[in-house]
Amino acid sequence: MEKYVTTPIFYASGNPHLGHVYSVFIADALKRYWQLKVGRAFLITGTDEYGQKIERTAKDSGISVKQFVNQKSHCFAELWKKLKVSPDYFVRTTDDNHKHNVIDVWSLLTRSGDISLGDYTGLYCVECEQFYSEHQLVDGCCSIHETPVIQYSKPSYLFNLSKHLQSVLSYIEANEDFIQPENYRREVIRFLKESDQENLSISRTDFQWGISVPGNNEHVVYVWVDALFSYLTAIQALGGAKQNLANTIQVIGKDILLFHGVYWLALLSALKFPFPEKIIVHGWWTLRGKKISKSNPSSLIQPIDLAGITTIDGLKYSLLVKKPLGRDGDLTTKTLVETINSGLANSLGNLVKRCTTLISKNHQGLLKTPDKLTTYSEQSIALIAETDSLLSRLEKAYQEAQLHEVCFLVDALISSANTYFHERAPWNPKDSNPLDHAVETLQIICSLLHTISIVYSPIIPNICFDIRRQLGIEERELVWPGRVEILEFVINKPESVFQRIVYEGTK
Ligand code: ME8
Repeated sequence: MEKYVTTPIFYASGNPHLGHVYSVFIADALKRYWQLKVGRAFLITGTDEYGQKIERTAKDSGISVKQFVNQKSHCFAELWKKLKVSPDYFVRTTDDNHKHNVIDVWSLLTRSGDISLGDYTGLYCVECEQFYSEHQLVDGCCSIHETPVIQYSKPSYLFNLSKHLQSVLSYIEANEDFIQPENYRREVIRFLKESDQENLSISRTDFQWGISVPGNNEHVVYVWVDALFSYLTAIQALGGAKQNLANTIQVIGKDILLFHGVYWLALLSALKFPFPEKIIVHGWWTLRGKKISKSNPSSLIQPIDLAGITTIDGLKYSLLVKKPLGRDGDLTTKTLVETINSGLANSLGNLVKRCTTLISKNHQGLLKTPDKLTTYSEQSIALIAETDSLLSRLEKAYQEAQLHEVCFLVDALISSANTYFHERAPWNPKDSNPLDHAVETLQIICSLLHTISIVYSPIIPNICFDIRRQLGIEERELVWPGRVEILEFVINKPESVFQRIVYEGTK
């Protein structure tokens, strides 16, 4: 069955930054893994374009709101193109198909008796587009944006949240893998158990920039309700049905956990729609201890400038390997470059280069599996066994979205392969049958590199493509598992698949 992988849809109020890139890289890697695994996987991302914050920012910039969101949305789409990420669907909340979807959902919720018209009073953060209770504030400010909240009391449509919290709680308790990592699952459970929130305010009357509530033009749909249903808009635009939510993996940052782990699920429960397959929650990247965000300009490194130093695969690899999924991590270009040089240049790049150079020099660029070579040496058998056992551990890591674990596992195998290569010295065989010794060694290494070029392709697709090209392997649709027998490797011109990065900066 096909898989869908979603990122949050990002606010079209500012330019994309490294935090957004991180979410997209995770989702892209998961999509590519599922593509190998089941043959049909879709990556969904997009932009969240309504709401008071965007309306205000657009007014300040002196162009119409629609022009403003068009520009911002375009910046996101362009960045994904430049970073060689190809979303299968880019959802925009100002698109007509999305509007129709939200109107349909609203009508269903009205019919099921989950929406009523009332008043909503509370402390509201415009930046987050969210209400807070007194005890969630820090010195009267929202803890995420550190800006003062406003007292808000307005007529509003209310969603009967409390009616659905128990079924959400039971589901999350019964499904241990549903929200990962575990600490975020516990956070949602705690919230659900302690929540005394009756209703969720799901419409606004004090601005116009939103989808009008069906039958009442005074109200626009609360931007979060509108945004959450964009996932469904995208799945449907890809030809799927709402049932496909059940095979959808949702990647989100920890800042929007409650919207997904509580409100989204409660809305789905009210609609009797399936829940997503998994919610994968990641931590934040910080710069000098401050969360990278558009409201903190000093934290902004242009992703494309950074990729100019690190390469695209290098950036993806280093962001994924440097930080376990759920944790926060502080970022410096210097440590990213060191990680990349050690993992991709010294370890993987070096192995490819040494092996292909030797085949080119000593074997006329052609390495055939010899017919008579029926038994491998103990060293070779051990490396094959290590590769086989790695494959199942890798699958588990991919399926749990533990991408830093994926990188550690593959890097450990590359390191074993380098040791094997070094010890067997196929350029200088010592045993009585030097040609077999060299051929066996190179054959084992080429097969292993081929496997790596498949199982590592979700993380470093461009390098993996170059490895297969270097080994003369015809490009065809890749499938998991990677251990496929290739009968001959043809090396035309050994080239480096990854050059060491020279970075002179100190940060
Ligand atoms: O919240 N480190 O959009 P948004 C890691 N439109 N990830 C980060 C990050 C950081 N420093 N900063 C942001 C919204 N992110 C809503 C979402 S979904 C239906 C609506 C990532 O533009 C992370 O995934 O503020 C976070 O959840 C998301 O960007 C927030 O993006």
